[in-house]
Amino acid sequence: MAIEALLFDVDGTLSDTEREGHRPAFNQAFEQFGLDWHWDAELYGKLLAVTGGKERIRYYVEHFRPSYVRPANFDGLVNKLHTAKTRHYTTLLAQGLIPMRPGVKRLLQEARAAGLRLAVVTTTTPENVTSLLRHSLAEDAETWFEVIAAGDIVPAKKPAPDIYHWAMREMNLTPQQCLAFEDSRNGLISSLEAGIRTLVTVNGYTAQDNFDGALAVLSDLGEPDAPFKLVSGETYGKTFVDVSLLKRWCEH
Ligand code: XBP
Ligand code: MG
Repeated sequence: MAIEALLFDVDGTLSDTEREGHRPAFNQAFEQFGLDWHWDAELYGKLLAVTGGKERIRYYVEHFRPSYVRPANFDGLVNKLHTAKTRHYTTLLAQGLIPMRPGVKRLLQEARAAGLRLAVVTTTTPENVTSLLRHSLAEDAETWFEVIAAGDIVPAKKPAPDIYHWAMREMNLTPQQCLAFEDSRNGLISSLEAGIRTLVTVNGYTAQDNFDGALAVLSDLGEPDAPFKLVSGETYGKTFVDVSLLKRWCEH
């Protein structure tokens, strides 16, 4: 069946946000609350096993801070930390220093011109998405996407397929009409469980993940003057991802 909609993950897929975006924002929040917690780049790679910022903080305390004595209202503290983290992160985004990954803007513009419907499907907080789109893609980029499925809209975050199901329901689409873009194993499990064909572009934190079941695995979407590197799959002689290549993948 012909594709009608492209569903984009955000962190690691649209933009390399984790290492120099989310991570320092968490650290700033910990500092603000007088906690001696610090997530270096290596530890953060381990913490990425868990999606969702609040979930990640809880996971850290459980697995890396066994002697930490939780206050009575620990859930309240996690929520406050996360609210502060979101503020730090969106402040960072507003500086426009976190760019889109190669080929993202080009492909989105081409897809819009071709009449494909677009959506964002992510575990991150909604305001993070709108801020990233506005400051790193285009002032009106939020309007490019029919649906922004994000954060706590569904209780079970990726790798659960719930957020993809939610987005498809909102858009009245079947999985066969969609193509998803992901960068991580958790993201790929989520989209495949929802029955959606998925293209993977890797990044430093996810390059070693198992991506069995993906349409193809690439370094990035590529540009005409900066070809992607192929990790696995068939790319029919193309050196950058465009709408015709997406259609080709979906014919097979
Ligand atoms: C990536 C995530 C998120 C962010 C943190 O989501 O796992 O948890 O690291 O975001 P995706 P919040 O790849 O699905 O976009 O702190 O806002 O939860
Ligand atoms: Mg991701």
